[in-house]
Amino acid sequence: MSNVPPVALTIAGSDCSGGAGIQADLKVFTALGVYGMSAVTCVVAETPKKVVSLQPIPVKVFRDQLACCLENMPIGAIKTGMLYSDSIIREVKEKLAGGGYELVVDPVIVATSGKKLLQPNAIRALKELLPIAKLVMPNVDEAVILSGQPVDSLATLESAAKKIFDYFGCPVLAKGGHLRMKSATDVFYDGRAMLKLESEYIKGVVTHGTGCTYSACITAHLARGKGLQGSIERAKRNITEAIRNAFRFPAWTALNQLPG
Ligand code: PXL
Repeated sequence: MSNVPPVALTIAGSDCSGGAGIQADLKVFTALGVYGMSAVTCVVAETPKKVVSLQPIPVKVFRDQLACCLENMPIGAIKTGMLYSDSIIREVKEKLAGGGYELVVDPVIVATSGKKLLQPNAIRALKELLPIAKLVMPNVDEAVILSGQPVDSLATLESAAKKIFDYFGCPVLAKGGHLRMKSATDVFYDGRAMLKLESEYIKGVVTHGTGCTYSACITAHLARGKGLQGSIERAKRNITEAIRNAFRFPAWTALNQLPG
């Protein structure tokens, strides 16, 4: 009897505090019925409040993890999160290009706490990875960097999404949560349609790991064969519920990260 579940792979950093990175991704995969694998890029000692230290994984060790994950496994979808260095990003591109993978790129550049999670000289390599992606999903700050234009409204978020698609040729989900509007509206553009995905803006919760969780949801739904638009729509509902039901550990809520 066959017992083969859908499979997804996350290529990301380790967040020891369990809310972001590899840990968040693997929890999401399990919650959505997908077998998760991981290739760790970096080990980050952190809490939702602060990054204490960050240790990149040697490129050879990263390469070996990726090779093991790709070897003969029926991978339905892959996501990248924190990649950190241009050598890791070039390794990812070399191994995934031409493989026909459904690749979701969360272009992690800065943590919510403000710490840089991508070396400044790696932005170029990150941009070179985008043409092989099925989806790139920048937040507002990342959309500014990738599009080269200011973003301060829904209209400018839409024009940034269009530019990113034109520059890199991959569909874009530009996340508007940081615009602090009444609703948390994301925009999706794939060269044809510009879709708005709207949800209530939920105030006063710790949002550390939200981006990781959102992209992991999309990856899991892709692995389950839901298609790009179907996966994004399902994931938007999942992430809204996850934020609404965010765990309130006393040590974290003391953060008062988001006023309101
Ligand atoms: O949310 C961005 C992010 C990605 N990856 C790792 C992180 C964080 C944020 O802290 O720690 C490992």
